[in-house]
Amino acid sequence: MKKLTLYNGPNSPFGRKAKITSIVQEIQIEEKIINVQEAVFLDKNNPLRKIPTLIVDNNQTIIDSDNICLYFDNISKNKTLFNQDNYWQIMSMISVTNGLMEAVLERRMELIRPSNEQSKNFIDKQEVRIFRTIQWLETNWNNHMNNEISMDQISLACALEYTKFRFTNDWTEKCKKLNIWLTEFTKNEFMKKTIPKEA
Ligand SMILES: N[C@@H](CCC(=O)N[C@@H](CS)C(=O)NCC(=O)O)C(=O)O
Repeated sequence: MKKLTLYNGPNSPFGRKAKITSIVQEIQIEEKIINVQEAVFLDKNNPLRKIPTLIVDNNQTIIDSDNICLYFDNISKNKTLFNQDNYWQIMSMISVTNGLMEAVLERRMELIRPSNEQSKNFIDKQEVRIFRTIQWLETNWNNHMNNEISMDQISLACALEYTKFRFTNDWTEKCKKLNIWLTEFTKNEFMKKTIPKEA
C-alpha cells in the first residue's frame, strides 16, 4: 500500500475537500497540518507552495485539490464520486464552487493586508461575485436530488461553509434551498470531523 501524506491547513476549503474525499472513499492518509506561509520544505514538491498538496510514497507529488480528489476516487474501491452520467455537470459545478472558495479567500487575504494597502474596489468585486455565485447555485444546482454523495456536493458544502466561516451567512434567507440542503449535508460525520478552525 502506498504511503500518502496530505499537507493541509486548519481551515483551507480546498484542503477540506481533499480530506473529506479521503474519508468518503476510505483512503488511508497521513494528514499533516502546516502553516503554509512558513512551509519552505514544500517548495521542492510544489513551487506554488499551496495546500492541499499530496505526496505519494515520498517520490510523487499531486498538486491541486481537484487532482487529489480525482486520485483518491481513482484508487478507491468505493463507488465513484464523479458519476459518468452527469460527469461534465459535476465538473462544471466543482469549478463554480472552487471559484466561490477563491473569492472568499481573496477577499479575506485583502482584508488582512495593512489597511492603507487594501483595495475597497477589489473587496467589493469579490463580495458581488460571492453573492452572485451563491444565488446562481440556488437556481441552477440540482444534484441534491440525488441520494448518492457526489464530488460537487462535497465541494459545494466546503465552499458554503467557508463563506459562513470567513464572510457571512446573509445569503441563507434568500437561498433557502441551498441552506436546507447544507443543514442536512453537514450532519454527515465527515463534515463534522472537518469543521474549519482558526489557526
Ligand atoms: N487551486 C488550488 C488552490 C489552493 C489554495 O489556494 N490554497 C490556499 C489555502 S486555502 C493556499 O495554500 N494559500 C497559500 C498562499 O497563497 O500563500 C487547489 O484547489 O488546491
